[in-house]
Amino acid sequence: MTTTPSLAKRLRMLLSSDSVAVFMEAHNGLSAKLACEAGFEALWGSGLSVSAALGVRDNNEASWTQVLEVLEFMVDASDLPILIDGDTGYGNFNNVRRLVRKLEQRRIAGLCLEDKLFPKTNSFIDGERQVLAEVDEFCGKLRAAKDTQVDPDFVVVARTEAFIAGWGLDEALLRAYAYAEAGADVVLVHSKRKDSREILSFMEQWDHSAPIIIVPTKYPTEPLSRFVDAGISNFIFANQSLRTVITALERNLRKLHETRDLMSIENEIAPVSEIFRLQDVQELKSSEKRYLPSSTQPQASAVVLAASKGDFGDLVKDRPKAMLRLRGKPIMTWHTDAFRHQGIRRIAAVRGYCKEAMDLSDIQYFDNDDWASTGELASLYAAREFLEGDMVIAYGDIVFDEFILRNLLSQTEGTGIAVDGAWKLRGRADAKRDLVVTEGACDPVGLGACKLVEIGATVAPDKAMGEWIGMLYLQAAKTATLVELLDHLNAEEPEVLRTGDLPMLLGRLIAAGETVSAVHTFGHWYDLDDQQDLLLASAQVKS
Ligand code: SPV
Ligand code: MG
Repeated sequence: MTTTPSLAKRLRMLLSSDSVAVFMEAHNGLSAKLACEAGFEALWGSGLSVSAALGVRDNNEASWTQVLEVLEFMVDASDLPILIDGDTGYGNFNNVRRLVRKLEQRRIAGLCLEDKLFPKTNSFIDGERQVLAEVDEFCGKLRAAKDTQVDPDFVVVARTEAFIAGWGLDEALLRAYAYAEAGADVVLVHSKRKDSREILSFMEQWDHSAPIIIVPTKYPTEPLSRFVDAGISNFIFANQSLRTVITALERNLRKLHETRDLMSIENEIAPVSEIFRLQDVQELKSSEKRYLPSSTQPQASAVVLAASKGDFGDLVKDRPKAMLRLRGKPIMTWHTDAFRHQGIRRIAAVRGYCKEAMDLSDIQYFDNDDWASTGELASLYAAREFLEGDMVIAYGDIVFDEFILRNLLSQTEGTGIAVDGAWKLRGRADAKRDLVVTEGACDPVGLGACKLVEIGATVAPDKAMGEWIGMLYLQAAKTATLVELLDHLNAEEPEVLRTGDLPMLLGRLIAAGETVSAVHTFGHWYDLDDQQDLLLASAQVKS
């Protein structure tokens, strides 16, 4: 079995090989990923770029743990070895020890420490005024880092700022040798000259006791081959990603502000699909298929029967009762809100009386223009083409707590109806009600299900065990059965289809041997037959 080398091992191998290695600066997860895709084998966790991307100065204004957070995103996004610019180690040897422990825990492959004082200043700002650390004190930090690391491959780079601070070659060499002697795996020699002179003079004297790495930011015109010839194979491109972002953002933001026209940059920028690709949205999609239960993604549809006029006097002179307002919201919207909260997006309504007044968007409409002389089945049949897949069928003149719908959707029998066990406590004696007889236990908490035996006008109140609230749920196969039955009625018993109601249809299903489960509630719904019902519901319904 082959094991992939750790990030620290990959970093160590890169630094110690003779072939050219370029450490590309990154300052967040995205730039790390892009550097990886461009082909770079390792990253430089630049203090300058990370701080600038956070909107602060390169003076240890961001805390070391904040920098660490960014690096963690960079490792995860790229899976590349990262050499972190650890500045001065954020304190003395003791701070360095804790830093090394935390870096290793986060799979950061190596740490670069520079011989300046905390809080540091960027090397290119008033370099001559920068104070260097005492050699002994800095060597103590390096030894502390090496003694702390658990993974022998973790890399410690010692960076001398001797040239930056205006000292000469001798000081640079003295420090480099001392740092290598203290255990540094690699020495970084920094220069802010526009040419290669300091670095090449250093290399002439260096005994190659440790590999050298350089940062050619200030001498970009010097070809890398010049340094390779002098024995250097490791280079840090320390800030070019961030500078690219700055240039592009400055230009495009200015354009957008001037033109207020998205098209002024639209064809020059990455499409949104590229963002999704970089975020690996595809992986999440396939994992969702594997791990998410399919029941959390219901694909059910709902149809609301809302053709009738109802007994509401003047209130319905210009609108159907499903458009009457309850707490300022049309009854139909109470339905659609409840459906959408349960993930049901495909919703239809069958209109009849005052159909033009039912004009809510995002609903498909079917019309029963014979609403005055026909019944519920005729309305349902008007929506025949809509009846496919898992389906909720509801009366348009009820409002209900959403848990009733949720429980109904989670029943597994194939066909289910919501039944109110508290029916005797509700409503007035003159209300028309669809009473039911069930077999099996009725669970007043509303979670249990039992089997429907009889429903509708034939049920005597003293036999009744509950009342159907006017909501039915069918799984896809049972929707097909229902459509078959409706087609049969249409062909063989058109008068029954014209005048029949849903309880009658449910009775036919039971008679044909279908099981219909009763999912119980104990109140928590309202049947809106007249103005008094509407007032009662307004006072009690949960919004
Ligand atoms: C950085 O990238 O933060 C560096 C390199 O330390 S430099 O900015 O050249 O100091
Ligand atoms: Mg830095």
